[in-house]
Amino acid sequence: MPKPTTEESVLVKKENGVAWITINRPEVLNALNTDVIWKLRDALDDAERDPQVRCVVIGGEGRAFSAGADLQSLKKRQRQAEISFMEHLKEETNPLISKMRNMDKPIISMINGVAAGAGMSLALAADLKVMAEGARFVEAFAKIGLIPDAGATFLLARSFGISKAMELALTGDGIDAEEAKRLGAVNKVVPPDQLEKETRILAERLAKGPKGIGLAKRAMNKALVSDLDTALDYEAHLQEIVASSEDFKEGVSAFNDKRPARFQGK
Ligand code: LHQ
Repeated sequence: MPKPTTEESVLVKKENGVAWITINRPEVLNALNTDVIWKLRDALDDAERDPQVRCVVIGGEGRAFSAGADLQSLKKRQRQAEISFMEHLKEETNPLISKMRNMDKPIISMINGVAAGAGMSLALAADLKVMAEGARFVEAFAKIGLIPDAGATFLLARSFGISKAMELALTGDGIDAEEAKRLGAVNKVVPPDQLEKETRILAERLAKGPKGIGLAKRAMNKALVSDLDTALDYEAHLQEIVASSEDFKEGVSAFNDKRPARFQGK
């Protein structure tokens, strides 16, 4: 599929070791069209490669996080018979979700407002979630006759527990920030005017963390889909790698010197 080139539908800013990636289509609640999906993927690839970036934040401009697939452009592509949903998912959306889970840098979703459909999947695919009071998730797929996608069938039960996940998937209903927090699906719920500040504190803290953070993410994700013996083996394998990192040496020295560690992410 060709890679579109429209500018500015995704904004990227790098500051203090954090890449801030913002979906910038507020007039359609940051709906995800092909262009946005490719730009998110490019921004993540760049953040993954850039040694200065040690944490990523994904957010949305305006009053929404993301309303999911762009239903206007979907309709147009359907009319022009140029869309296979399977092709779209496999070539465009799925690699974005896989990248988020598989890259060895922590990702925070900063959920400023509604996150619906694939927008909800995007928010849940992050490693940590900070949500504004009044924001909500809407598992919108059932409302328009689709099944949950963009990883929702994997992420929902792991985020909310199977009963709530099934309810959301089958009804298409929404869930507010407070209930999402109570069920353990998000890490923090904060007043809207504190959202960016609280996210920044967390992101900059992670950006000062050791190399081991990225490998911890990898091990935790692998353990979600493996048995205990596989998880134990994989921990041992990754611990061997991280034990030769500069950050581990620094961590032990700092402990013995009774001073804060200065990690380089190496
Ligand atoms: C939108 C959208 C939108 C375009 C609001 N698109 N314009 C699907 C198919 C194929 C393959 C790949 O994967 C997928 C995955 C999916 O994500 S399917 C699910 C797609 N998303 C939805 O069904 C959600 C649709 N939106 C809504 O239900 C509501 O807009 C929510 C609950 C998100 C927010 O409601 P409100 O706060 O009441 O806002 P609103 O409905 O008034 O929307 C504001 C504007 O944004 C409006 O435009 P307008 O010109 O009237 O101001 C909407 O048309 C536009 N918009 N979502 N997904």
